[in-house]
Amino acid sequence: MEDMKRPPEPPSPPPPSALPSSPLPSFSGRLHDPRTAVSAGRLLGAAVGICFATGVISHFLQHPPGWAVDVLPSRPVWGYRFSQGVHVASGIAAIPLLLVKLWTVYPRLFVWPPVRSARHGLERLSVAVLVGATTFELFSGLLNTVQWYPWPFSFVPVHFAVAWLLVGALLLHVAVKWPDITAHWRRTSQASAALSAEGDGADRRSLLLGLTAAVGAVTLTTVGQSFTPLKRFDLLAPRHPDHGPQGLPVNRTAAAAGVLPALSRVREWRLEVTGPRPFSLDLAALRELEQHAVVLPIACVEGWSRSAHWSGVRIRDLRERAGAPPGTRLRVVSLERHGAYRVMEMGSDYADDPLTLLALRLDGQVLSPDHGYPARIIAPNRPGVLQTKWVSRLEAL
Ligand SMILES: Nc1nc2c(c(=O)[nH]1)N[C@H]1C(S)=C(S)[C@@H](COP(=O)(O)O)O[C@H]1N2
Ligand SMILES: [Mo]
Repeated sequence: MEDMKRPPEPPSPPPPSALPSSPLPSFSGRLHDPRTAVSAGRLLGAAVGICFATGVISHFLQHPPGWAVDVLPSRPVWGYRFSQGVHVASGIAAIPLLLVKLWTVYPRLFVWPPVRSARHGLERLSVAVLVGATTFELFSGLLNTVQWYPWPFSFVPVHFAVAWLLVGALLLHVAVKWPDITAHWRRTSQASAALSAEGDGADRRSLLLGLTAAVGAVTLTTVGQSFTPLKRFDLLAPRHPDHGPQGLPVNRTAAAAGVLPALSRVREWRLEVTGPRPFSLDLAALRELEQHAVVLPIACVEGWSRSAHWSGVRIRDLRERAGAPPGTRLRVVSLERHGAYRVMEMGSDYADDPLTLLALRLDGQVLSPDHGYPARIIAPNRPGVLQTKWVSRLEAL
């Protein structure tokens, strides 16, 4: 009887000399185990993998290597809208996944001794690269969606380069952790059943349920910026597909691009087209040419997109009038004096596509200054940054 009231004796600690004494804290939380790390890690891995693949597509369409310029397809019309919507959504979803994954494994920061062998040291280094690169990619991407650049480098090349670093470190990590991954992939595996027998199965389910809810919440409140059927739930995305002049968002206004002085002299504006038979046309003459109507989206790399009705002159009609044959590449120059998107090149697949217009009207109205008045490019399956506004010259190359 006496025995039952007494708290159980703690197991006697090993003699101090048997263990290297750690000056660091120890952890007793139950969900810092490999089963939880694998559960969170595979979701994070899936999100990061999708984000990487769609990011490579985006980079390729935006900065095609020379050989690819004329083979880039202008179809499907919604291709870039879809892939970039998925890129931004998977990146946002990966943020809560990363936080939970880091939480499950952070006690490992305090293992003692910190480096057991050269191999262990290298493994820890690769994890440091993985954590650093993933954190950098997700947060730099998030800040890019709000166009906030609190760093001295330019976003696109660094975000692209670090993505490869991330993928390399991720593949290495998966290879090193393969035994843990296979042991804990299934809930019914021996190793995982043993962990659940400790009674933390319910805790793990709660954690994963909370994680799913967090991913669902950040997705639902942002994905409407590109997936317009859900636009009324778009509470957190920086752009709302309905907000902007003529009901279409604007990334860079005419004032920000410094084109207002030029637009105030629009009577002097001429579209110049160079080629074997160069010509120039004023706005009235452009309106006299055969007009075509298309329904095409603007899909901004920052994540918002929206479809609209555009009308204007086919680019291929202008190219033909300048005496350049089908299969010609075009360079498009804007009125804008400075700015990364002042000059744009268009492969022949885009230039020959009957849907590619020098648009003069948006949803039946003359383009507003912010949407590129007097004339702008609209082409299918193309990143928003290449839908050049305030066009002043087309050069057949
Ligand atoms: N000349 C010029 N064209 C430009 C830009 C620019 O800064 N300068 N921004 C581009 C970007 S990033 C996008 S997403 C689209 C947006 O078009 P909108 O403002 O008409 O919606 O225009 C593109 N065309
Ligand atoms: Mo954009």
